[in-house]
Amino acid sequence: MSTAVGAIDAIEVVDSHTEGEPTRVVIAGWPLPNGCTMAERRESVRRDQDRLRQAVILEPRGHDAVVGALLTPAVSPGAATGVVFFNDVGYLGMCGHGLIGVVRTLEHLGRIGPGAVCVDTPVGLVRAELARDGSVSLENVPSFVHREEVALEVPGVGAVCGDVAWGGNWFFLTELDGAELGLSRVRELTQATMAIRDALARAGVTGEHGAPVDHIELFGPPARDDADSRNFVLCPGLAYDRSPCGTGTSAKMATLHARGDLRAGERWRQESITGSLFTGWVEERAGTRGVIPHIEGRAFVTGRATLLFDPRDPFRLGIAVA
Ligand code: PYC
Repeated sequence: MSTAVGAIDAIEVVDSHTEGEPTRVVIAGWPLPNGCTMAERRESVRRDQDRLRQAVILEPRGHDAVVGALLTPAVSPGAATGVVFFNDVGYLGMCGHGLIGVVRTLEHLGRIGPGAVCVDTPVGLVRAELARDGSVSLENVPSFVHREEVALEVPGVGAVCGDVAWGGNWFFLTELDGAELGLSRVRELTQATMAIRDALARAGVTGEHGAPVDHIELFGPPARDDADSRNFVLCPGLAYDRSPCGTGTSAKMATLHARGDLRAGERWRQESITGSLFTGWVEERAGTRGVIPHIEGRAFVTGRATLLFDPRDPFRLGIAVA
């Protein structure tokens, strides 16, 4: 543990949820990580401040579904803030629900009002628009299909076929015959998607440059009349996304567009396993690999807190797996 991390006694956070999925935005008390780019800052946090990630996200202060968002000064001209996203097991490139939570948090803090806002992330500059009704739409990073129709034999699940796509994180997208995508089935869905993730790793199926495919996304028919599809998304640890997953919806729309099943501008309404909804659409842009996805959803601020780090507390930096 670095001295800076050990010396922390308080961190200020704003909590929100985006369509059910929690985000904890760190607004003060966390020492500025090194680096001139957000990717460098993420590496600096990973290398020197990982215990702070654990302290903010893990029990007893947090739980495995919380996504953290560390605000830093912006690196691009005109951007409102920089952000490093993290979760219970590590770091995210982009996070759609988290970005929507960050925008609503900036509004809550009086740092922005309705209109356009740009945010620096480790995978690029993301543009968002805060509407007067509080909904947020974001323009995600270019999203594309990396591998189509990857066939796998998955222990306990059987034959599975799906696509590997990028939506700001790496996803394997598939359907499982007869799987009911309902909250009462979370345990089985988690086991099945973990088995798929393990099988992908064993088979050497990765994203570009050997990046692990750490998000697994199942699709099925929607329960809502106003949705096109329902999903279940396993995040990099054991938690599932309570929202329809912004980067996962981006990856899904990239695969639909690549197959000719989604035209530019056409709406795609993605329902989550909790019944919440993101509306998405894609843009074709010359010189861009794949498509530019847009995602719209709502976030609500649920709390504002000062996390305290009592030096006598054996779990002040979280209950971590050794
Ligand atoms: O909304 O992109 C997202 C996301 C990724 C992991 C959890 N949520």
